[in-house]
Amino acid sequence: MGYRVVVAGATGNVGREMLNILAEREFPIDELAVLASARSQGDEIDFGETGKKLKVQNIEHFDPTGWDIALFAIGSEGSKLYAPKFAAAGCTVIDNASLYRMDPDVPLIVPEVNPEAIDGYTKRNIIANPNCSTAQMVVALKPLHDAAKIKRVVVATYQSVSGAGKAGMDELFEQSRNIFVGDQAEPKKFTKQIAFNVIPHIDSFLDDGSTKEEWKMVVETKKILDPKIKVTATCVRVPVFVGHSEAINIEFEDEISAAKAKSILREAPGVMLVDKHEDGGYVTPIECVGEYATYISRVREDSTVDNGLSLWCVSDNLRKGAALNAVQIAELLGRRHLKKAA
Ligand code: 11C
Repeated sequence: MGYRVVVAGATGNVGREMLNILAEREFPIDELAVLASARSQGDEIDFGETGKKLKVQNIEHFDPTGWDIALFAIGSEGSKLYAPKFAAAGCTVIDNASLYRMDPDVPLIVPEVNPEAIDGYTKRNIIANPNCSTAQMVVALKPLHDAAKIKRVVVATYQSVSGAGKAGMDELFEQSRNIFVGDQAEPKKFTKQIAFNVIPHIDSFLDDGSTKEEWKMVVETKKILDPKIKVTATCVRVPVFVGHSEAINIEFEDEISAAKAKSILREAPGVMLVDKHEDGGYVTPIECVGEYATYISRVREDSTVDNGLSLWCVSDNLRKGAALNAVQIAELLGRRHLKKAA
């Protein structure tokens, strides 16, 4: 016996990946409903590579009563409208938006890092999925924190345009093409030209001069991993379609060598260590597309501080950063609480 599962926002970048991953991982499903706005009602979408077609239903008219799990990828405004309704009807919402992440009654979960925190989901019947740049970072940090206690993290991100949705991907494609043929490359979604450029600005500015994306990395890391860890982030958009990269500098309380860190990372759940000191002996975003792992390369000691390490971290932002993590949360929920599937 399986679950009655809903994917809301099924026509977007993340919703489509949710369907791919549910199919790939053979999530136990008895019935699957795909929802979107009225605009997409009646459209047919693929259930991964199963060959099955699913008809999109209008979320406004969907009755969640009797459904077990809803994976939401409809943004904060959509979640605000629909998550409480689904949760109250008994359908557990796993929400990819930022809206509920810092709500003390909503667990914020990365299954490799804080699976036990899911037990608090009953308060609101909502579980939050973290921001993509946080998810991959905490997967890398967790095993190192367990070994030598992290005090401070300095991270610079190199985030792909798919983090800004399909419009971001279209803009990179169109601008690149326009530049080649000598046309204008006017910014629309982004604040400046993204093709052949980098932009040190993701999400809105806050009063202290940081951005909301940077703030998310700070507060989400504290909630998921350890409130004592200090984080400072600089988040940058780069002309890459899929795959976020991060240069992470870590200061530990206890001594930890690069060799020890590598031996820990080699065994860590969700991590793939690719770290050869030779040309190409590291992972770049193109190589992580479609993969589940968080890839770590360039692990080295930082002699400018006591107990410092630097490393490079790459992951598919639509997968571990969003859809995969959401499906892993659903699997965890099934194992720990719903226990319906055989
Ligand atoms: C980006 N990280 O790359 C963002 C996308 O809070 O879920 C995801 C935003 C979020 O633009």
